[in-house]
Amino acid sequence: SRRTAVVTGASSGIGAATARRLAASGYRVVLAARRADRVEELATELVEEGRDAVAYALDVTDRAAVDAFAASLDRCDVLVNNAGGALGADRVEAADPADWRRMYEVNVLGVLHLTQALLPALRASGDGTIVVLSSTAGLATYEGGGGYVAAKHGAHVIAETLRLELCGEPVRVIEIAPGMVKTEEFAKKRFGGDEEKAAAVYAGVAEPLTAQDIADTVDWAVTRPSHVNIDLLVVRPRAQASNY
Ligand code: NJP
Repeated sequence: SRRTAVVTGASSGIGAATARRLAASGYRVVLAARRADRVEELATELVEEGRDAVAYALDVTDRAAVDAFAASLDRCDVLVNNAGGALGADRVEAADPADWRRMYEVNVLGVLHLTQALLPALRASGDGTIVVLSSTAGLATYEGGGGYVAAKHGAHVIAETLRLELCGEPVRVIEIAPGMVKTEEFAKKRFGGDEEKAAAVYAGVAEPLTAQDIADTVDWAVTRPSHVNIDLLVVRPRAQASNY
């Protein structure tokens, strides 16, 4: 069967663009996200374009659901841990612990669940790749970044640790850390629907990245020859300061 790439959070933004890009590169893509209608629509569209794609309704924070998902696959060569996001942009003293918990669950435990469930298949591939979509927020910090920064630092550390632990095995680990990406939903969720606040933050960067920019980066990194490990790529808009 064809080399298979699982993309979590494939219902919008970077995940959807990455699934589309990997499908164009010849992978069978498995699109996983909670919004079943969205992933089904995209999978259907890809199949109509002659690609190989299937959709799966999945909440990455639900361990039992992730195990059932893994059991449903007949192979997995690439796992793109993209599901994630930010909730709230308050200073630490004002932050809502419930938001922090949810960010930790999706950005950190989500990666852990998928990685543990799919490692046997990635090993069996003989040439497996795990991608972790972290963030520039996972490498430094900024005021108001709080819980998102903490969670993405967690994702960054998982990638670094896994790379050490899997060294010598046929599974490589690639971290992609984007700066500001203009996706339809990320900023809305982050600022609780307050579009004015979101616009004010985004106004600081003249031309943010597009989801396509990151999809192309993921595709390039996973299609390097199998003896090459791209450890970490930081991709930011030219107009975004490089100190975070
Ligand atoms: O955001 P958005 P992006 N289980 O909101 C899914 C990181 N990043 O594409 O479940 C399964 O369009 C959700 O699907 P659904 C960011 O942290 C972004 O910009 O149907 N899936 C949706 O498809 C994230 O890790 C920027 O609601 C779950 C997807 O996640 C990744 O890039 C900058 C889920 C989120 O798509 C994609 O973000 C940066 C769950 N429990 C890093 N919860 C940026 N945009 O500026 C959510 O440095 N999803």
